[in-house]
Amino acid sequence: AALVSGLREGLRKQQFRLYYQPQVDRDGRLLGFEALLRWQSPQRGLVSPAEFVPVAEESGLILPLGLWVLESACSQLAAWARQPASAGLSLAVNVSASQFARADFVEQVLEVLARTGANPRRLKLELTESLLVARVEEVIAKMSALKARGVGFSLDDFGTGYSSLAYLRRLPLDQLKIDKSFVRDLLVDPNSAAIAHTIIVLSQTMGLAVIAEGVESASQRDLLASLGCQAYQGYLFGQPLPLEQAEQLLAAQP
Ligand code: G
Ligand code: G
Ligand code: NA
Ligand code: MN
Repeated sequence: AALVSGLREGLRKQQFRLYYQPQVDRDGRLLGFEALLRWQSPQRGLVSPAEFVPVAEESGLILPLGLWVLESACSQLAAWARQPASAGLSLAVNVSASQFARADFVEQVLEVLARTGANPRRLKLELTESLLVARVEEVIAKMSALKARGVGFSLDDFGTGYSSLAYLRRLPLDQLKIDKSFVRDLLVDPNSAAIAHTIIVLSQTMGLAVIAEGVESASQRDLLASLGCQAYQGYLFGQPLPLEQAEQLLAAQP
């Protein structure tokens, strides 16, 4: 309960921040960022969403919080679009299952895009498999409506949930995101390497892009590259960074 009132106050007092983690291509060139939420609490310090997103979900606070994330991310996209060095960047935004489940989710996203002036083609919404247990027709309808406007979809933590391949086939996705648990064990566990390989082949067969997350070493990156992976995210390329540092990284691009 203390956490819930803290979160509510945090929203009111603008204590939430977006951090930006780089996503790069095979040559290490910056493709864009994933926006990761942080709570700068005066009492608790910098709090990870792993700690407060579940509480925000239960209390319904995830809705105003999710809207804040979307608005902040789209405002940033619009600002980047005005500068040549950053105009082509994409920004991935995590969407929680209950946020997506709202009847007005599509309208909400379109309204934020219109209000901020962000290019929908630069916005990538990250969904998790947990969301797919909902009525699949409804999920497809929402995704299709946003996709028609140019918004992209990435399936986060792929391989850890319980989505069936039959579902997957029907969803208008753009990208699969190899979960970091497989990447972590890639070099020591043949099964993890086999799963990563399978996800890469699956994405190619289905005409989807693929990105590996949690890449921490060059040997992980090299193995993933040899399996055909095209995009990477992880500490090897950069931690989630505050805006100023993300923009410094941007300025240092060749
Ligand atoms: O940023 P970190 O690596 O600590 O993230 C922990 C978890 O919180 C991850 O599962 C991540 O997907 C989730 N997360 C980060 N930012 C957001 C956000 O803006 N909204 C939602 N719903 N989840 C987020
Ligand atoms: O669930 P999701 O994939 O959205 O969450 C991303 C989470 O992974 C965040 O908590 C982020 O801080 C974390 N993360 C990002 N890069 C790495 C990495 O290279 N190694 C590990 N262990 N975690 C990472
Ligand atoms: Na994510
Ligand atoms: Mn993930």
